[in-house]
Amino acid sequence: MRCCSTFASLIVLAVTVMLLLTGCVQMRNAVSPTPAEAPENKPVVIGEAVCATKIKGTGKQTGRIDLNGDGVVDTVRFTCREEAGNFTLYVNDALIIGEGENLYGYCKVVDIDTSDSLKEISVGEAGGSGDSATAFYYYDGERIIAMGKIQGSGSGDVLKIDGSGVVTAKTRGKTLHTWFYPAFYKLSEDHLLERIPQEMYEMNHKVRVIKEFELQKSRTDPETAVVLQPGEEAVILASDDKEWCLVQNSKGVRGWFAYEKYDTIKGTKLRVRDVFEGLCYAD
Ligand SMILES: [Ca+2]
Ligand SMILES: [Ca+2]
Repeated sequence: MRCCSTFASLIVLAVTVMLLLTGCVQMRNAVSPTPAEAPENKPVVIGEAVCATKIKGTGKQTGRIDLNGDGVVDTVRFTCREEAGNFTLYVNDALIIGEGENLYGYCKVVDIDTSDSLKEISVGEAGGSGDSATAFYYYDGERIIAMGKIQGSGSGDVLKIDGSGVVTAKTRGKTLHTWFYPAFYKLSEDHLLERIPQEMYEMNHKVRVIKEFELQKSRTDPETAVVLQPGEEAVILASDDKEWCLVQNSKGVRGWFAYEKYDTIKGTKLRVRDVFEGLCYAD
């Protein structure tokens, strides 16, 4: 008997968990009634300077703009709980919940591609240790759809949205040292953000050679291009952030070297920092 009742309890528990999960899933992409914390409806005029318009996360402002290009003005609202690291974005009767670390507390209407009829909403965060990020959303007339979160936030060279259809985001390199490069995103057929593959990433970092070091002619030609001499200035022009670096010496001669793991020069026990001085190691 005890066994049966334990079994029954387990079933009840399982069903409850399933219901809760279903509820959560629905909540994330549901068409909801007017949100409980009814706004005071202070309208934010979203005019021509679309990208400059912030909608604060107090829930008390309402942005009014046609997001999906159907000629009907849509109502945007945003509630942000910076400490809890979450927010809710409302468009008309739809809502979506998102998360972020050190959220800025507002969302913005942006226009990634001025040649299509959609406008997007961005939600930025400062991140944990300077790794800022921005999440993007669009409204399809019924639902709010998450387009992806990418590195970088703000404006200028950190996150450039100029209406061209390509978003440029300052992105952190994973190998060699602390460096950032511009990564590019375009809109996919489903209007999601899609990284444009790049063979090499721009670094342009000045270093000083501290150990004699040979560079090869190309990634496929191991012949010597130049031997760097101690004391010489050089520039690490680019890297694929994985295996190859392109370096230019003080006389403008270019050559390549391969590395593995984080920064071990391939085929040696040397690290890149044993050859070059002036690399950056920030948290
Ligand atoms: Ca509309
Ligand atoms: Ca557009």
